[in-house]
Amino acid sequence: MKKVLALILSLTMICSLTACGGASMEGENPAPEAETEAPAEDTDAQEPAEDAEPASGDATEWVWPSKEELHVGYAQADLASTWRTVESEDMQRVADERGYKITIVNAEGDTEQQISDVESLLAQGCNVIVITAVDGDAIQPALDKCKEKGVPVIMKARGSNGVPGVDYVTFFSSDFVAEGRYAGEWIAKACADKETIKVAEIQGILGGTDVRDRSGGFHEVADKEGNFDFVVEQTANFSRTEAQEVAANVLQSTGGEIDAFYCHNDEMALGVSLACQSAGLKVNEDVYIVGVDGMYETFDAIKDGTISATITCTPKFAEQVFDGIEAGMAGETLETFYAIEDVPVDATNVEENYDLGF
Ligand code: GYE
Repeated sequence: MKKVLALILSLTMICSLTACGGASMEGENPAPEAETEAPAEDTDAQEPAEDAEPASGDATEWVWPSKEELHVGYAQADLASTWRTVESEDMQRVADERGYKITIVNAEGDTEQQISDVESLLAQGCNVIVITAVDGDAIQPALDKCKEKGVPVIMKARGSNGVPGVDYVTFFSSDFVAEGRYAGEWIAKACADKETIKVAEIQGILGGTDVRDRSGGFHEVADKEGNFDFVVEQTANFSRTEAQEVAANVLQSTGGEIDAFYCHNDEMALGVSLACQSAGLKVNEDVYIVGVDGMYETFDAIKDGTISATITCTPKFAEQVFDGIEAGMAGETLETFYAIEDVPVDATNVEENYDLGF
């Protein structure tokens, strides 16, 4: 059922974008058919993570530039991880390949900086703004500035808590709620013989819709299962070293009595793995570690048995974003959310999915 829904959604996305701009959603499309067995049957993996209400009567009249005039301003949240660096490089590459002008700025994780970044992009004449928001609420003044001018805003990878169609045009992203569900279901299945599952949730940079929804999806499963005992829910800011420290403390304070670590990204899962190994725990025997992202390094760790599982979340979907921009310029009405498909990966399917890595 889930696969059918996912397929329908992918097809809708492909049709709505190709019908107008002539842009292809194929080729570099990182959305493969999920070949893995879905962890549960009743999840709608591609359900929009955002509150994707159709635009109301207040819908903003976006002023799209012509292809010749297009100057994309990309407000990146930070460049603190491989994920973000690859994401920015991908945006630059696709802009170059398609012959569009792009200016990329980096807020270094500072939401005030990001607001002034957007203002400066507008001042430089950018006529389509793409934003990976440091904070889904605090970005609103920047969205208002764009709205005043009718400059179309596309949210990418970390969304806005505003209203699609009003505060921004659309959101391109993995479905973070689904990622959280996958993680929860993987852990529930792996620990099926346990009465209580002692879980440590290591969260990413707070304020982002990725963190909110990865947590939300996971807790949805935890509530349904009823036997998840959250020993800790703490941020390690998507950082490997911070996660290693947090995990070392948790292992010390609990005497190693943790069944599973759910980490909001692979960097942190890799740090947690080091902490577990130093504490003498064997991954997949004493403790399970699940991440999100699908880095090559994680795939290698899955093969070595030092990480249990991950859910892919590719940073490479600039092709789709530019397809969306081209569709907008061609006068199409965009959907409010485009989901990039993810695949849960563990030792059973790591080889066949290895190429999805980054
Ligand atoms: O998973 C993480 C990165 O927003 C989806 O941010 C992105 C997340 C990604 O730093 O590794």
